[in-house]
This record gives sequence, C-alpha cells and structure tokens, in this order.
Amino acid sequence: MQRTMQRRSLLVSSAMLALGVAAGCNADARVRPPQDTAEYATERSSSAGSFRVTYSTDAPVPVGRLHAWTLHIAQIDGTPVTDATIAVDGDMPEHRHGLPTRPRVTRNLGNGDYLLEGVKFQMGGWWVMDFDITAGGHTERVRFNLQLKK
Ligand SMILES: [Cu+2]
Repeated sequence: MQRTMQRRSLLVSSAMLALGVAAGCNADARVRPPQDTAEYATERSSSAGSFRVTYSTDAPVPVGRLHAWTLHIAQIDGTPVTDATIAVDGDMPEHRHGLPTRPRVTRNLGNGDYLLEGVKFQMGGWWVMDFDITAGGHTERVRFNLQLKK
C-alpha cells in the first residue's frame, strides 16, 4: 500500500517536471514571440485604434536595473491626451511570470507625457508591457513587445 502511493507520487512529480520543461522550452506555439519586427516598435496603436502611444527609456533597455519610462499618449490625429489614467502590467509569456516590481505612473508631465517609474526586467528574452489607458470615458489596451539582451 505504502509502496503504491510512493510510486504514484513519483509519477505525478515526473509529469509535472515534464510540463515545466515544456513550458520553459517554448513548446507552446500560442506563446511564441512575434516574428514581425513591427511588433517591437516603440510606437503602437491601442486596441480599438483611439490612442497612439510611444515610449522612451534607456537604450538599450536595461536588464536587472530599476529604470523609468516616459509614455507619450496622443489621439490618432496627434492631439496629446493630457488626462489619461494608466494601468501597467509586464509579463514574460513564455515563462509565465511577471515583473519583480510594480511599476506605476507617478507623474503627469503635461503635453501627453507620463512618467512611469519602478520598471525592472529581471532577465533577458521576450517581454510584453501592457498599458490600459483610460481617457474620454473609455479604456483601451496597448501592448509593447521587447526582446531584451541578457
Ligand atoms: Cu523569464
């Protein structure tokens, strides 16, 4: 009886290990990094096309160091969006983990510029940064892809 249970738990942990390895090896086609270089642009349109968002930060984007981003948010015609509320979330889809910090917009710099502080990427590889931007009574998401060198 005891022996059977031990064997069963061994099988379960082997299966879990195999799953973990598969995830780490990018075996899941749904989470492959985008191949199109346009997906890595620093200027992107939001999900429903209302906002055009640009970020600027240190170049190259640092790994393992706290740094800040400046976001510029405009309407499609270029008019700055000066009263946006911005939520941010960063993620490594292949690794199923997020950022080690909780970056947030700490200052409205005016003219559509916003200061994002507390960004830290703990490793190189493919990252996504999602911003949920609320202005004019609706919210749209913009996603930036980054390929960071270790
Ligand atoms: Cu990772």
